Amino acid sequence: MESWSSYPVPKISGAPQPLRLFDTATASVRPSSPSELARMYVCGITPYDATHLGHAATYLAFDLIQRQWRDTGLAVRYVQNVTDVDDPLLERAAHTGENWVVLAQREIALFREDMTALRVLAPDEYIGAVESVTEITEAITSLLASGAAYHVDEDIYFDITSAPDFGYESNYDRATMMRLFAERGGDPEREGKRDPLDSLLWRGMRPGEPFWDTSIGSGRPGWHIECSVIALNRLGMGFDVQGGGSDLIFPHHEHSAAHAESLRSEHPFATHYVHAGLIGLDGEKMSKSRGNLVFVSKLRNAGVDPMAIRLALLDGHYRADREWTGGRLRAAEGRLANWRAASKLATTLQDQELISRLRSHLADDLDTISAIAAADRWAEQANARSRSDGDEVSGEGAEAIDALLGIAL
Ligand code: 5CA
Ligand code: ZN
Repeated sequence: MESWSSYPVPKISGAPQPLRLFDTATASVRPSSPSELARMYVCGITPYDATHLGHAATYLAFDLIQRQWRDTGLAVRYVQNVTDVDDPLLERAAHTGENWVVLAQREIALFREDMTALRVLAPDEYIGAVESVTEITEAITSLLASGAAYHVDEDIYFDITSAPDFGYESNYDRATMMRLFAERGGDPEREGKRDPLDSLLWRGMRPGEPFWDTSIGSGRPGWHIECSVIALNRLGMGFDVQGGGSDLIFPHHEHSAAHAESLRSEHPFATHYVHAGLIGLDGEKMSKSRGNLVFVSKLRNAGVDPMAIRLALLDGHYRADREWTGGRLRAAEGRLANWRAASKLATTLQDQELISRLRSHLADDLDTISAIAAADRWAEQANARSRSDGDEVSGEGAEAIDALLGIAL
C-alpha cells in the first residue's frame, strides 16, 4: 500500500546521545541503540475514524524514536500496518451502509494527509491486512503443522501453550488477561477452545462478510496474526521496537509476539515493547466506540497550524494518559510564536546549548516536557536580547527543533 512522503530531516552538529526507552516487558528504561539498522514496527489504524488526536499522539511518540535514532547516525527501517479488514471496520460499514473497501480507502487517504501535515516520518513499508492474506495463510499453515494452531468448526485458533513465554510482554496475571481479552475483541466464551485465552487466527467464511478462498479454507485473517506476520516478514525476529498505544499491551502485542515466537521457535519477537499513554477527552479515553473524538483534519480545516497540534500533543510525557483541552492548543500556539521569533535571533552559543539539552532530554525516554522547557528558555533568552552587530545567528537551534521534535519553525 502507498505510504506518504516525509519532509527531509536536517543534520545537526555536536554529539548525539544514545536513546534509552521504557520497555513494557521488563518494566524498565533500557538502552535502545542497535548497531547499524534500527528496526521498528508500529501498529497502524483500523481505518474507519481517522485521525483522532489519540492516534496522532501515538504516532508522534514513535516518530520521535525514529528522529532520535537517525540523529545518532542509525539507518531506520520502519514498518506500519493498516487493519483494512476486521470486525470494527465491517461493523461501521454495515451500520452506515457504506461499502467497507470505500470506507477504508477514504480513511487511509485522510490519515496519510494528517500524518504529512503533522510531519510524521513515513514508514518505509505501509502494509494492509488485505494485501497480506497469502503471507498470513502461509504462517497459519505452519502453525497448524506444528500443532500450535487448531480448528474449531470453520475457524482456526492459536494454542497459547505453544509459546512457552506467553505472558512475558504484558506481565498481567490471568484474571487481568481474561478481563482485557473479553473487552478487546477476544472470545473467551467460545466453546471448543483449548484455553479461553486462545486467539482467533482465521475466521471461516460467514454470510455477508468478505472472505478469501485460500489453501486453509475460505475466510479472513484474525487480528494479531496480521501484525505478527507483517512485522516478521519485513523485520525478522528480535527487531528493536514493537509499538502502539497502551490499549494494545494485551491481548494484541502479547499474542502477536506469541504467534511469531511459536512460528520461529525463537525469542523474543521484539527487544522493546513501547506503549504510548491514551489521550482522553472529558475524563474518558478518546475512542471511536465512545464517540468523543477530536480529529486532526477538523482542526486543520478550521485553520489550526498543524505544528501547534504537534506541539500541543508533545507537551506531556508520551507514556502518561493525558487529557486533551483547547487550552493545550492555545498554549502551543503562543509557544510556537515565541520559538519562531527566537529562531531569527538566537546566537550560535544559545543554539549549541539548546541542541545539547534537546538531545539529552529526548534520549532519556523521550522526555518532551523537559525538551520543550529547554526550548522555552532558549526562546526567552534569544527574544530578550537586543540584536547587536557581530552576534552570529546560525539558525541551528531551529533546525534542531525540526530534526528532533519534528516542529518546523
Ligand atoms: N489496527 C489496530 C492496531 S493493529 C488498532 O488498534 N487500530 S486503532 O485505529 O484502533 O488505533 C491505532 C493506534 O492508535 C493504536 O496504536 C492505538 O493503540 C492508538 N490509539 C487508539 N486510541 C488512542 C487514544 N485515545 N490515545 C492514544 N492512542 C490511541
Ligand atoms: Zn497491530
